[in-house]
Amino acid sequence: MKNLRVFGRIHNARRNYSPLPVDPLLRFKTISQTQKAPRVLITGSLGQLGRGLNSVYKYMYGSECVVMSDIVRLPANATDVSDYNYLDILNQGSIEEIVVNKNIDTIVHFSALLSAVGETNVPLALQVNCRGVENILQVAAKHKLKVFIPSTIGAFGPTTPRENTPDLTVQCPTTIYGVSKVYAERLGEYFNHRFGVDFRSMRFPGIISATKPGGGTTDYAIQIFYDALQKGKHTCYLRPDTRLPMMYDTDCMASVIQLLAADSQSLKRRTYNVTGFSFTPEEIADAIRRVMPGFEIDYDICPTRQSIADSWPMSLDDSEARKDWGWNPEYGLDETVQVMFALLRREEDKPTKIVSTA
Ligand code: VAH
Repeated sequence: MKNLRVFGRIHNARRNYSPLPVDPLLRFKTISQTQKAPRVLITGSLGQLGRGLNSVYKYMYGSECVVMSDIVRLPANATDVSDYNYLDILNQGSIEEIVVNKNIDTIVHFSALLSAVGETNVPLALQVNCRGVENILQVAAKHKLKVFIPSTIGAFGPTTPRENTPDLTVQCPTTIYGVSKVYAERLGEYFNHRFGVDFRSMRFPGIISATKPGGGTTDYAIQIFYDALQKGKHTCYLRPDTRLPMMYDTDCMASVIQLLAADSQSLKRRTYNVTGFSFTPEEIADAIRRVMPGFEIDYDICPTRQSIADSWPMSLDDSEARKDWGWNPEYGLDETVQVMFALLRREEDKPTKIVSTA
């Protein structure tokens, strides 16, 4: 809720120069007014996206609709966590237990090893990203649950067209993360076709959030904000011209909530591309300089992450998601930079110094 209040305030402050709608929470309010509250289990909920999704659902439906789970103890300052439970997604019985005990009707399955860390531990990536998905889908089939499992641009590979990549194209990824996400997409579609599981998925670009991710190739696009505030400088592990698709956190939350709320009849596929905007390290550094003129960037290329990034799309075609269930991102690069600085400054308990880009 705290985050929601902050971006509401920032949003109003930038109303003069941004084409964004006046109320950034409108899309969430509209859905909550027309759809009844789900009972959502979020796995891997202490990762990059879980706490934000919990906050949005709580804003929409009150505190009763989300059950959070993960395998680590809560951090001491975790204010945006509710009904938190230990859940090992490799144990199918434990998933069933929580689904039955908590009367869950929807699972948002965020547990996964990301692209860079997956390459350092392939057996664990296979366990978490493949066995975990199998368990979730089997529980969903048995208990007739709706299930959202995110996919990624990492599910594409070097033989995929890299510009404006469509939903249906070559998918031959070269990372274990990508291979396991193609498996999740195909297994989910199979469970939908064979057992009627209401499986839904999206291929996310890099997500820019105030919560840090762990072990992704797009992580620099978050770290750059922490470094800008703490050191005025960032050393990037990707080349300056590496273009990747990205999306701001709130748009990501909206995409999950909108896709889960969409009428099943309107879905022409079960896995959709979604995106916000694409940029290179050089371009995000320029955008940061528009707010913080002295900001500096230099480069120390990580060969593993660079070769992963070079195998991924530079931009995505998400027209099918726009057409079928009304996907419409609200944040561009400059809006994202403004919101990120405001959120991180608030975290550090420093006064917010936003320079308007108007
Ligand atoms: C990663 N952030 O870098 C993830 C993502 C778009 C890629 O799935 O691994």
